[in-house]
Amino acid sequence: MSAFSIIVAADQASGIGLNGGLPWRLRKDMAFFAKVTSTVPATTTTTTTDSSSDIQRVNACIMGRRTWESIPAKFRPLVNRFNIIVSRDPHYLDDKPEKNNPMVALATSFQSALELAETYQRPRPATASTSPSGSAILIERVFLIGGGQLYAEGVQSTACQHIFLTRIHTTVECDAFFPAIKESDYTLLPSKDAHSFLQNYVQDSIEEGTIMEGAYQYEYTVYSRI
Ligand code: FOL
Repeated sequence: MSAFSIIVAADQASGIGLNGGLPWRLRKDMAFFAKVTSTVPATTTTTTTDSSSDIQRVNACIMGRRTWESIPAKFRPLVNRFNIIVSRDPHYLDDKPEKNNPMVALATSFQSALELAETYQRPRPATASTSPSGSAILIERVFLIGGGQLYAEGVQSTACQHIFLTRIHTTVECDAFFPAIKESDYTLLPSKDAHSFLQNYVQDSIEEGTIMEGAYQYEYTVYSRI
């Protein structure tokens, strides 16, 4: 099963959604989301199986069906990312325009979404490979991007390495929530460590400290599995 990280924006009461969408519109946080989920790690070594320019290295975003439907049609599928939609309905995509999009896939459970992602990852040494050998896509990092139901499952998984939580310093009306983060499972990085970690992770500068946007104040935090 693939290691993965969670990315989420939540208010002080762990609220994440309202009426099938985000309760806020935070332009800079959305740019942060796109940066974190799109950035693929720099290539360090060259191999005969992935050096060629016909293989696209991308990250995967796993999301629940409701989260998929919440993304504005013009931003869907998330560009330059492999989109895995989780729905118990195996025919969910049958009548959708994304049905034959090579960057979109359906999984009927979170576990099978992780397994699907793994089949597109670089084969690990001494591991039997079931990768589609002819695939033009190589998945690097795997993100769980929501929503509440899948986050509840994801935080419990020992395969969850990091939680990138944009903490919004207010409480607004919400009907979807992020689960409690157990202190016995994750450690909240001190703010300076979180900032360094994020800049290294995306190989770019990230705004530090409290960000103000309209009526909102928020900060980028990082939890790391113990
Ligand atoms: N994590 C964080 N930090 N903030 C979020 O708003 C967030 N949202 C989701 C998951 N994790 C998050 C789920 N909801 C788009 C819309 C909703 C959404 C996730 C992504 C979306 O349209 N993304 C575009 C950017 C569009 C823009 O630039 O305005 C993308 O390309 O990522």
